[in-house]
Amino acid sequence: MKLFKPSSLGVDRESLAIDVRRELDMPSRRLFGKRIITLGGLAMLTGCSLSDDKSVETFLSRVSKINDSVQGWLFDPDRLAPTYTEAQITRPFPFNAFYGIDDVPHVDGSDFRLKVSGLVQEKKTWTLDDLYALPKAEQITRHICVEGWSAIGRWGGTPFSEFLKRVGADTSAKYVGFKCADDYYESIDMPTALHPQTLLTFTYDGQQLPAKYGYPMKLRMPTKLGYKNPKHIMEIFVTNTFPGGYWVDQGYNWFGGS
Ligand SMILES: Nc1nc2c(c(=O)[nH]1)N[C@H]1C(S)=C(S)[C@@H](COP(=O)(O)O)O[C@H]1N2
Ligand SMILES: [Mo]
Repeated sequence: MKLFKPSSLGVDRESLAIDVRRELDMPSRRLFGKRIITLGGLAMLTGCSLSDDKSVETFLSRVSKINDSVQGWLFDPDRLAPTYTEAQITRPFPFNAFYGIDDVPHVDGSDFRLKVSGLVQEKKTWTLDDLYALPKAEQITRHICVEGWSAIGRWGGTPFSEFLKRVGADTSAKYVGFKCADDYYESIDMPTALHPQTLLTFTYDGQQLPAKYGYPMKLRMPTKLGYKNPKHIMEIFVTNTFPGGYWVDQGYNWFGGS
């Protein structure tokens, strides 16, 4: 994998462009192999604002090869993803998972307990009512899936940084990992976990998060691609050992910025 020096990125950006759509339309290549995707902090390099459907299409069509260390350099923890108005919400919002909608897990909220483990001071479990009592935040943002679609939705919950503070997370640790009710698992870097737009969400469009969108909770990160946003979270852990993720372990890029 060639590593592009930051100074050469601007110069090379046109020559780096490939047609991600064509790639994605080929089932055998849906997982990108070892290809590295550069959606995201790279919006600026592709000249796409991600402000409307057309610019996202253009953006999705301009993918270049770059490695995690350069993406890390490009990711600015203070950069905010665009937000949208209620009128711009995509209705109906799409469902996606590694299985069909009939196989969505139905978690029983009444005896649900969120487990918190690893490098945290408070290893207690959380009921949904404990979680619902946390400070509230909402966002209308765009979810971008590498399968070639994007949609604007409205999620409500609590800033994840607030949750990490309450559990006494070691925020100098490298990763936060997630275990889900459906065998999915994911992990993110600590700067993204602390990003102001990273929310632990319990509602979709003002209603309790439906099963298909990840009841009882979904981590919503508008700065990351769809697959980085775990639904049906059962356990959260803080660690310095790379936990991987359902798709990254099959060849997707771990950073998954958008
Ligand atoms: N637990 C779990 N989370 C998941 C997935 C999954 O299969 N299981 N799929 C991911 C992918 S690829 C996408 S695009 C989004 C879809 O979320 P949505 O159903 O709310 O649109 O969930 C992400 N989080
Ligand atoms: Mo996705």
